[in-house]
Amino acid sequence: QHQTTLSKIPATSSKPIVQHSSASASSTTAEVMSADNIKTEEFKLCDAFFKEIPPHADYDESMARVKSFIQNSNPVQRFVLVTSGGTLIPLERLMVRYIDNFSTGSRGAASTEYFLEAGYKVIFLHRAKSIQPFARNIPPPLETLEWEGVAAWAVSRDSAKVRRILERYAKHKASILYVSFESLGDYLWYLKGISCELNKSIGHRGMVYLAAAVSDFYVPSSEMPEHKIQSDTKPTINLALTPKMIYPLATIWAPKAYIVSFKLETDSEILMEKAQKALKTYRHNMVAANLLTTRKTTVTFVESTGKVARIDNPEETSDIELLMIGFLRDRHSAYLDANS
Ligand code: PAZ
Repeated sequence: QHQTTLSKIPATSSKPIVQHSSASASSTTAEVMSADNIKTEEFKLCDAFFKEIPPHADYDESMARVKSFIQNSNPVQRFVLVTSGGTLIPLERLMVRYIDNFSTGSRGAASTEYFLEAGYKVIFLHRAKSIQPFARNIPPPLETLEWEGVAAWAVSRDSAKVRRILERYAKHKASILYVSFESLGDYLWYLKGISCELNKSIGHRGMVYLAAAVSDFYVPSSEMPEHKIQSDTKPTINLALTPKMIYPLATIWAPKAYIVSFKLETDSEILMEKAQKALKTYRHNMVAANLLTTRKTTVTFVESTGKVARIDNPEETSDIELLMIGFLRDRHSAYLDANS
């Protein structure tokens, strides 16, 4: 076993503890063949999904913003697409009800800040109204003063902290582009469109960081009622499996980009096996494995090379994303060196 452990250590030291180990990520021929059959099937399912579910009405306008954000950059600038928050599943076409998931967007918002600090430009593809970079650390107002019925200003608990956050935001705001989604369909359309654009204009300097919690199931168009489901009969909801998009992402949409997916489980017994299986099946660069209950204190990175790096931040004195993004920046540098 060859494992790297990056641990947050006491404040007196500025260096994380590093140990190494490695797990086998190489595949047998049978595994590759069986994975390839799955992939051919998944391509068909992806195409069918995009034929069935149209993009959001704002798609063209958002993609025009993405193109101009990417094009006005210098030739060494790195970019990252950060996905953040959960996707919702509409149950009706004129949607009153939907299925949602737990994701708050904290991981994506915090990671965005550290990518900016590391010199990346960030496309922040986030669930509308989820946790936002910078704003996430602004304490709630102590008191809001009103003037003629209008909330005129807020008195903060810690104005020095707020000022520091606003200064950091002012420094970075030209380097971040916000694109929002709500439904699974909106999210997957943007993932495809933005990653293709990154691949075309940025090549290996692009990274895709898939922190969003994407629904594994959805209601197919053919099964979706037009109007609100009535409450006089018990509803039957038939869910279809969402096509796995990481393989098309890694092989067709953005084959040059450095692609980091996340694997979330609740059962620690299956987490590492699932992470390694994802790498073998989708052939991308890195899986960040985390458990629901410990996601803020432990994340294990599994690389396509077989290296494993565990990041521990038990004290939570700073965000675990600070260590995660430092690690990924270095792995992305090695990837750039290998592909230059
Ligand atoms: O959004 P959040 O900060 O509450 O949670 C982050 C997370 C657990 C959604 C993310 O780290 C993650 O694992 N995303 C992928 C989830 C999945 O397997 O679909």
